[in-house]
Amino acid sequence: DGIRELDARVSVCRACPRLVEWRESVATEGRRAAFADQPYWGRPGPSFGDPDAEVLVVGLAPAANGTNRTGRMFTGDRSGDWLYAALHRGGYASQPTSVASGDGLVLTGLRIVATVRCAPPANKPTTEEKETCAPWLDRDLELSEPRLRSMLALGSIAWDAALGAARRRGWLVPRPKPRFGHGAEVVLRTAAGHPVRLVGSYHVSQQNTFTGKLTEAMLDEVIARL
Ligand code: DU
Ligand code: SF4
Repeated sequence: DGIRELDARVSVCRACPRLVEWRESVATEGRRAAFADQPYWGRPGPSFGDPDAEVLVVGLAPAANGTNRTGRMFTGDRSGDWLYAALHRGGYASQPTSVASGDGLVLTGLRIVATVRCAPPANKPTTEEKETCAPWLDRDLELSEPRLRSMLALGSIAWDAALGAARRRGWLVPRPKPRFGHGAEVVLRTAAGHPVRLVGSYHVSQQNTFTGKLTEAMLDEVIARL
């Protein structure tokens, strides 16, 4: 099917020289000591979850020792610990943890995609890298669109990426551009005329969860709106 083909194609993308170099160097000589005995994925992270999802979660980019190691979105890092625990509480994930592919985790009704699919240095993709990766997001949106009800953008970069992809798909997006914030919400309309709710959340990164900027209650509240 379309999503399977998309995931296979994105997995071998080499369009961004800086990110190809980074993802592969982390996966070889740059492995974290705790994982030094493991093979790293070292490639783009394909989307993960239910192919018939009505809800999309849009993240920023793979973590160098998370998705770039395990090959699965938000899998094997602290951001994922937060996200999957919340998705489990919300009824979307079959288990609260996401350790590695093959751990039995199944998502129902929800799919996770990233704005940029390769791990960037310092978790910061360049503008050019975001633009280069955008067609992969566009295709994920295209495949989900007939069933799509809502999207959760984790952070302002994902919020902007979701709005950009929606515009390129010909959706009705309010002007001026809706502003990101935790709990921000806007209803977009697809070209076919059906409404898609976009909800903003602070990203589940450690700098937000360790500091209390994003609490479990705040995350549960935005997930409940999807
Ligand atoms: O081979 P497959 O059943 O299409 O599953 C591929 C991949 O996606 C697997 O790791 C589970 C996950 N997945 C999911 O999370 N939720 C679904 O409804 C179907 C598949
Ligand atoms: Fe390809 Fe996206 Fe990775 Fe760039 S970030 S190499 S466009 S998958």
